[in-house]
Amino acid sequence: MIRFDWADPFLLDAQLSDDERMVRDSARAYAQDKLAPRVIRAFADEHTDPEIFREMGALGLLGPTIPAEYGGVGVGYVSYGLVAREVERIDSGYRSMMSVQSSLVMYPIHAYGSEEQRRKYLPKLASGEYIGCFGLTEPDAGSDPGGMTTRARKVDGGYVISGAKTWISNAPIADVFVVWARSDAHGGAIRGFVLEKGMKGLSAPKIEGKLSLRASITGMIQMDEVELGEDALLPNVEGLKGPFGCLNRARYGISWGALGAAEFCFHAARQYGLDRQQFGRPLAATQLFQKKLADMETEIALGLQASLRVGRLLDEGNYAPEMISIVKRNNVGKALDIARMARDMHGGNGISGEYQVMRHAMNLETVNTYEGAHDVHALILGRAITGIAAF
Ligand code: TGC
Ligand code: FAD
Repeated sequence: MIRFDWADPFLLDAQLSDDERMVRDSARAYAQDKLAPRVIRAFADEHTDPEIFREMGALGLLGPTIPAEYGGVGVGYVSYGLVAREVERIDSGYRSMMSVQSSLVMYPIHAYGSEEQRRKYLPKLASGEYIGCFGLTEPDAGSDPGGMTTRARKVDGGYVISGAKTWISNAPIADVFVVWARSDAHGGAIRGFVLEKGMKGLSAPKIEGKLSLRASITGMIQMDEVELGEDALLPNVEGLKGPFGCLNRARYGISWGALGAAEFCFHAARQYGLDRQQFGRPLAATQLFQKKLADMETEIALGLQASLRVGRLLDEGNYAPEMISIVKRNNVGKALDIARMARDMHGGNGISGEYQVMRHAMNLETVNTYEGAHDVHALILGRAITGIAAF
C-alpha cells in the first residue's frame, strides 16, 4: 500500500516517460513564471500579447509534434496534451493561442501541404515569428461547416477567394491564414488555402466585447476577391476530412487543457476552504464542502486517465475520432461544472478577478462551445452508437 496523494490520485506522473515529464515540467515552469503573473491584467484589459508566441516558440511549445526538420521538437501527443494542461491551468485563452497555432495551422501545413509550403511556413510558425489562424466557421455555418459559402474560383495561375469567416482565434494578429473554402475547380469540394497578411482584399477585424477568452484575440476573416497563386492550395487533402483531421488534434489537446483549468479551480477551492473560517471552523471542515472537493477530484482524475489513454492511442496511430469526442465533451463539461462550483465555494470573493476561478468558468463557456459544441459531440457519439445521424 502507498500513501494517497490527493493532487495525483491515480499516479499519473508515474505513467509518463522521462521525456514527457521533462516537456511537462518545462511547460509548467514557463506557464507559472511567465503567464501567471500577467493573466489577470490581460483578461481585465482584453489584451493579447503577441510576444507570448515568441516565448512559447523559444521553448518548443508551438507545434511540438512537428518533426525537427521543420522547426518542431517531434514529441508525441501525450506530451502535447501535457503542455495544453499546463498552459490552460493559467488560462484557456493562452492554450487557445498555442493550440490553434499547433494543431490547426502547423498540423495541416505539415500533413496536407507541399514540401515548399512546409519549408516556407513551419519553421517561422514554430518559432512564433509568424502567428497563424484557422478559418472554418462562418456566420451561417458553425456546427455545420459543410454549409460554408466561402468560394475559391479558378483563374489563370491560381484562385480568387471570397467569403467571410467568423469567431476566428488569433485572426486580427495573424500572418498566416489557413482557410477552408468550396473550390469550383474541384467540383465544389472543400479545400484548404494558405493566405498571408497584407493580401489585397483580405482583412481580419477584431470581435470586440467578449466576456470569455479575453486574453486571446478573436476576429473575422473577410475575403473580397483575394487573388491567390496555385501555391496557396493545400494539395494533399480534399473534403471535410481536411479540417476535421486538424480538429481531432486540437480537440484532444483541449481535453487535457480543460482539466488543467479544472485543477486550478479545485486546488483554489481546497485552499480557500482550509483558510476561510465560518461558524468557528474552516469551511473545509464541513461535509458539503468536502463532498464538492471529492466530486472535483474524482472527475479530474478520471478525465486525465481517459485523455492519457487517448493520447497513447493517438501516438500509436490506433485511434478513432469518436474517442476524442468522448474526452473533449466529458472533460470540458466537467471542467465547466468544477469551475462554476469553485466560484460558488469562494463565496463573494469568487466573483473577484483576483481569485481567478470566475475567469476560468467564463473561459470554459467558450471551450464548451468551440471545436464542436458539447451537444454536437453527443450527436457524433450518438451516430456511432446507433448508426443514425441525428444532427
Ligand atoms: P460527415 O459526413 O460526418 O463527414 C464528412 C467527411 O469528413 C470525415 N470526417 C472526419 N475525418 C477525420 N476526423 C473526423 N473527426 C471526421 N469526422 C468526419 C468523414 O469521414 C467524411 O469523409 P469523406 O471522405 O467520406 O467525405 O460530415 P458532416 O457534415 O455530417 O459533419 C457532422 C459533424 C457535426 C460531425 C461536423 O460537422 C462537426 O464536427 N461539427 C462541429 C464543427 C466544429 O467543430 N467546428 C470547429 C471550428 S474550429 C474551432 O472551433 C477552433 S477554436 C480553437 C481554439 O481557439 O482553441
Ligand atoms: P451553432 O452551430 O449555431 O450552435 C448553437 C447551439 O445549437 C449549440 O448549443 C449547439 O450545440 C446546438 N446545435 C447545433 N446543431 C445542433 C443539432 N443538429 N442538434 C442539436 N443541437 C444543435 N471557429 C474557427 O473556425 N476557428 C477558430 O479559430 C475559432 N475560434 C473560436 C473562438 C471563440 C472565442 C469562439 C466563441 C468560437 C470560435 N470558433 C472558431 C467558432 C466555433 O467553432 C463555433 O462557435 C462552434 O463550432 C459552434 O458554432 P456556432 O457558434 O455557429 O453555434
